[in-house]
Amino acid sequence: MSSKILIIGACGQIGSELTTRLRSIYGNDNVIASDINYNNLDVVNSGIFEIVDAQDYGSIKICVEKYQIDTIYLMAAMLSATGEKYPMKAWDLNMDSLFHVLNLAKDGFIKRVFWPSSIAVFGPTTPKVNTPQHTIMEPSTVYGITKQVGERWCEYYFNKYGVDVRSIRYPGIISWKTLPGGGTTDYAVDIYHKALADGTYECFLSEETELPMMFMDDAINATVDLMQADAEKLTIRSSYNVAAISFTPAVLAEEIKKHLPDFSISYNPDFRQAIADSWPKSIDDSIARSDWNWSHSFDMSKMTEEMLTNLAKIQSEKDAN
Ligand code: VAH
Repeated sequence: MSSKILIIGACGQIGSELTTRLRSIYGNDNVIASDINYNNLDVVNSGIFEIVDAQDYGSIKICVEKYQIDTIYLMAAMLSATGEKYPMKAWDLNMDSLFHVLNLAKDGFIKRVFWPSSIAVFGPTTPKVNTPQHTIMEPSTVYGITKQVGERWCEYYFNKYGVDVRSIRYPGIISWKTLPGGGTTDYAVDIYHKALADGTYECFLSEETELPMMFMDDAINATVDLMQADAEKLTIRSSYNVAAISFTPAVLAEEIKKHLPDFSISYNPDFRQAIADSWPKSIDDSIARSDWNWSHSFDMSKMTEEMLTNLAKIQSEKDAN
């Protein structure tokens, strides 16, 4: 039986590309994209689209019943930087939406759930290099707290109710199709846009701030591979560490200069520096690699090539119109 999939938060950075990939795998009519508004017309106009409020149980349930959904990818969340500006909104959105989807699964309305966690679950007391799957986790951001608590609830619903919920601790995700919003790692996307548009970039993190990152194609591959993995092989039901590349803004700037020799970077750390300083520098993802054969394919050079080539193409198409 083919899956009938609902993506909540389909207009976002990851949700929009996940929609495209899942439609290519399962067929356009088997993947319902949804969000709280119509703010990504590529997604809205590329297949079935519904307005769904992730915080409204009834809104989700109506969509599940209308399309006989069996799998939900819950991609709606308030990220780290915005979450620090609106703590209670971040808690309410990130937690209400998770409980609604977990309860739909517990009560038999759907069969499977994907829910994204983040390296933001780790905090200042977590070992920063090659951070293990199981380690001390004292997140110091609201976003990180919602991800830590969410992981515990996912594991509880699996153990207590047999809910097939699967999760990945995403690092910073870098892509060119849709701008991210409200994240601390977003500098690693902004820098490519500014390098092409202005030849210079003022970075809101310090030059030596090393963070775990991943190109979008790898993140989508990890998500699909985990959801297609044999359930018996999965030993983690909180959320899997996955890793690809770790780098600093200074190292990324040097990679960009290989393509744009005149590019320059300056540094003006803001409130997001404290968030970044609380996170690991690199992640040990050996359990994901052994449980479900996870492996990344984009290094920094290949990612930078992909980012600059595609952003330059978009810019020249805009200039031509
Ligand atoms: C953020 N992009 O910056 C997200 C991510 C690891 C960071 O979760 O908040």
